[in-house]
Amino acid sequence: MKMTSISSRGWALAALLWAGFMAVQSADAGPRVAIVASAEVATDDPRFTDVQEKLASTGRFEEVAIINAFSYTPTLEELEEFDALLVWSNRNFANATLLGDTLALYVDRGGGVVLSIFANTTSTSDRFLAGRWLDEEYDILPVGGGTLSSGGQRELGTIRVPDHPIMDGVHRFRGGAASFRPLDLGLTSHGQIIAQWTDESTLVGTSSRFRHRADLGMYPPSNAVLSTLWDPNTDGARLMANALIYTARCRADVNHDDRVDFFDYLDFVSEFENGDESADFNRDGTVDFFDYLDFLPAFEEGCD
Ligand SMILES: [Ca+2]
Ligand SMILES: [Ca+2]
Repeated sequence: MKMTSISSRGWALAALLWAGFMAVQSADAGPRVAIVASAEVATDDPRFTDVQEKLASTGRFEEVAIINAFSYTPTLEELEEFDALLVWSNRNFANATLLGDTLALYVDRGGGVVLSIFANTTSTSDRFLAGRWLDEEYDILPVGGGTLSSGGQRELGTIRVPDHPIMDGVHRFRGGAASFRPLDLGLTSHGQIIAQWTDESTLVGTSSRFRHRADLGMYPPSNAVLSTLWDPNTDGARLMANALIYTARCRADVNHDDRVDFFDYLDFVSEFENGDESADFNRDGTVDFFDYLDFLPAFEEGCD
């Protein structure tokens, strides 16, 4: 029998290549995000797929999924596959109360939610989030404040917090002839204005209470869907992607207290030893040593 032998140098080289491959894999893997919208009846409608394509084209996400909240209300377990969600409505949600309850829990557990028009401006019940979301004021724009679309095109106006990560690389935004934007200039008690439209409507808001929340005062589909919508030659895709990345789950914050410290390490090791699904850090369906290897650099890097 002929034995195949590999020299020790060969093994060393293989190990080096493997380490390099894993490093590249980790570096390339951005957050996993999902559109959770009642955008239209059919999931392949351009009101869903245009936004999916725009987000994917930024190259900053490992995955951009579509969950059709017109026909279906996802469970917390399903949502926890993702680090951040872009939520909006153009039709009724299948169950605005159940979705509001679930999204509040998702935020409590460190997941990011970016809420966008019309879900954050409409006064039509079943098109804004109800349940715990409404009762415990997870909103940034005031509920039912109304939507403005008159007066012709509006653009990105004053950036009130210029160094905010959501505004990174966002220099131009043109809303198209409709320029859907919030009518009410106010925010909820914990809302913070980051950027405005030229007429001072809120374009971007964050929260002093919820680290993993942001609101966009824009309607996500672009003029590839309808000529009166936002102009994709401007930075709308970048703006939506930045908001998702800003709110996204910090995966090394295992105990969801918005800090990365030794307690997270202890929790991870405990989950790892128990073989818990939550210790599947590289999300390949099994808990093994590669999860530990991926957790370590994320833990060392920490979170903002
Ligand atoms: Ca923590
Ligand atoms: Ca794994």
